[in-house]
Amino acid sequence: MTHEPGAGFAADAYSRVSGLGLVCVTYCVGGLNVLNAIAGAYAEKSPVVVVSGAPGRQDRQKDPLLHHKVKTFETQRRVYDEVTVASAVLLDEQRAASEIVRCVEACLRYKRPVYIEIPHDMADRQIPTRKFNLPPPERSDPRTLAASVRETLSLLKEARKPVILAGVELARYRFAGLVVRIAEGMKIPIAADLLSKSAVPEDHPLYLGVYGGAMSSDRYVRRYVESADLVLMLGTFITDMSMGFYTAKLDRGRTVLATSERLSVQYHCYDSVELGDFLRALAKANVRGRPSTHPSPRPVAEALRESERSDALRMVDVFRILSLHLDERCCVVADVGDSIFGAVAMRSARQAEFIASAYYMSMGFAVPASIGIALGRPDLRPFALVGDGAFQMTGVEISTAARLGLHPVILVLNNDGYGTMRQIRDGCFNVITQWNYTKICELVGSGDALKASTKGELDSALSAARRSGKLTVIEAKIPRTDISPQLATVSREVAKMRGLSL
Ligand SMILES: Cc1ncc(C[n+]2csc(CCOP(=O)(O)OP(=O)(O)O)c2C)c(N)n1
Ligand SMILES: [Mg+2]
Repeated sequence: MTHEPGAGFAADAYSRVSGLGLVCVTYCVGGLNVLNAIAGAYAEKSPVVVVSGAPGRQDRQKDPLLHHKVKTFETQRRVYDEVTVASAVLLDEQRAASEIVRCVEACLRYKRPVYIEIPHDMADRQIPTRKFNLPPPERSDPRTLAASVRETLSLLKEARKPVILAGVELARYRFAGLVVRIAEGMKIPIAADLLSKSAVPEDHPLYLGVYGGAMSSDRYVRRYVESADLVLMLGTFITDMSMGFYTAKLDRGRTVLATSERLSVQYHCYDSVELGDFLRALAKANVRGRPSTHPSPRPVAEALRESERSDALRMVDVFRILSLHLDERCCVVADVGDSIFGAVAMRSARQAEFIASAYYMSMGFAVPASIGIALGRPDLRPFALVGDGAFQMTGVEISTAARLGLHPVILVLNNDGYGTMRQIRDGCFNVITQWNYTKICELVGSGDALKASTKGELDSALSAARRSGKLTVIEAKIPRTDISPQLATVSREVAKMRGLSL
């Protein structure tokens, strides 16, 4: 990669699509550069192993000032302790192997990053290995599990209109299939949130759409979830973003919240119940589903009419037109800004994957993440949606895609600056330099560059990208004042929270 933040985002995305990612960096100058991406992986539960080089064991005597050292030889590891679930500095050959195993096991168990530091004079050592006794898997307390399942099933039997809110942990722990079985068995409709979008196949007949209070994909989903008499939040993170900036109306008295960290059924909290055990018990239970009241409107994107091809391109059209080009071999990756807000409403007729920094919200995620996706899942073609501001942060990683022979489609949504921030507070700090974005292909010596300022041009550019299969950068010109309906809602809510008027 061209810069460590990109390497971190790529490793995070690789881990999201394939189960485990790893990034190697140099001491401090590299390690601290990649820190923000790893903080995002921690916040959104993505298992990434960070391997950092370090000064040799011999170099540390008498505490000299060595290049890359910040304060002490321990500084970087201590900083990483805030964003990882385990860390190790491999100073001892005898223990090195067990330390590596301990860290990777924690990474897989908690689905969060870990940090392994390798002094340079350890890198080429033969280290003794033996069979390790891995800690046993966490077990549920059988009686607590039975009680929690009993209470949940009795609520399910009573419920006239239950709904499942499928959370991101279902993707991380590979429980989505189990939850779909529960939903099918009991005929319960399923909604996702922005972070978990695509965890449950979006073309499943029981799938409703993305719920997020006022930021839901459509009014129908919002009404359905908020009028449900039982909401099963399974593997769900409750965040300001996923709850539409406090506009969500979900009442704890009609909620079951089951995650890898906690289980609460209405107002009761149960300790020592593993999410997998709880879900398996629900899947086995024989609660007969009443015929679903969910008519499954499946609001897929409306086809582009010939008469509108010459219309100026607006933000809302980008998501609609892209939806028309997606299928199960695509993975959409959205950066922060209107790329992510507008994507809430995206729904393709065929199941496509979706990935975004939808809770931590770090700009610069999408272009490097598309490289991680292409490497982790060569069967998927990444379609990155990235604002002009975010593109100026990490877009140069297209150079890495070119070198590795990868073929993502990068859509630069050029609205002349920090559009999202303009909604919150306008000022000179939202102005960025206008780049000639498509010239990047010439710069890196690879790929097709296209521009689109009408709906028809975007549609044709996407068709060309699909036909050629080549690395493609499409600059979508959006009027500076235009925003997606979802961003309009978010801005209104944030303004209300801050007592501002827009
Ligand atoms: C790394 C990082 N820095 C700053 C922010 C705050 N922020 C959120 S959206 C945004 C503007 C994004 O601009 P752009 O990428 O052009 O997307 P647009 O909002 O115009 O769609 C900023 C600065 C952030 N989320 N992440
Ligand atoms: Mg912008």
